[in-house]
Amino acid sequence: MEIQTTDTDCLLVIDVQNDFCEGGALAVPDGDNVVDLINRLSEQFNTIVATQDWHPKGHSSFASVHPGHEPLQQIDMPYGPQTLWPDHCIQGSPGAQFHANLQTDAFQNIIRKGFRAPIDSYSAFFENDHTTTTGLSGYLRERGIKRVFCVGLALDFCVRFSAEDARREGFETVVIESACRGINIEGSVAAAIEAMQNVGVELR
Ligand code: VGL
Ligand code: ZN
Repeated sequence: MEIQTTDTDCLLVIDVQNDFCEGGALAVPDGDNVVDLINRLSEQFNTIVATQDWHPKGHSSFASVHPGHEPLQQIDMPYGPQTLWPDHCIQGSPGAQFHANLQTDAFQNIIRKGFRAPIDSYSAFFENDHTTTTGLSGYLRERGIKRVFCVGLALDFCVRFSAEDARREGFETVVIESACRGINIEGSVAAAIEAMQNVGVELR
């Protein structure tokens, strides 16, 4: 895939970690298959930032800490509804490492998110209360970035919320669909695509 890029473009590589790939704790169907394309896309960008889902043990998004609940159920948290997940991306664990074939040398910054036990963080920009910032907007603005290209896992969660927030933060935002895969819970991929388009995210 050829993409016309400039110095004000950033590639945002979202959560391409072992736990979201085949054999991982929260494997996204066909997730591994984004790696080669993302490696090729990386060569076309001067600015590349990645995110890493990075939870402490016993994180509040884990079904295992909510007796009587199962993964993929929803509960109400003080900041709103929260889907519960299997334990995944535990800080320092093999599952939290980037996929072994992902070319990470060119990453200039790695934003870790979800490290506060009481709150989850799907987006690379804001935690799930939509208020607590990761600092990414400021970083990108100070580097003169105007447009963000989102790729990675999962299309219907972390990619979706990162792309929506990128738009809200005033960046032109493109999601390269062929470099993403979704979990797809009850139509969540279709819902994500519609929601992203509604806030002006370009799907390519
Ligand atoms: C993600 C669910 C829980 C993601 C992270 O990267 O999309 N999904 N944590
Ligand atoms: Zn997570």
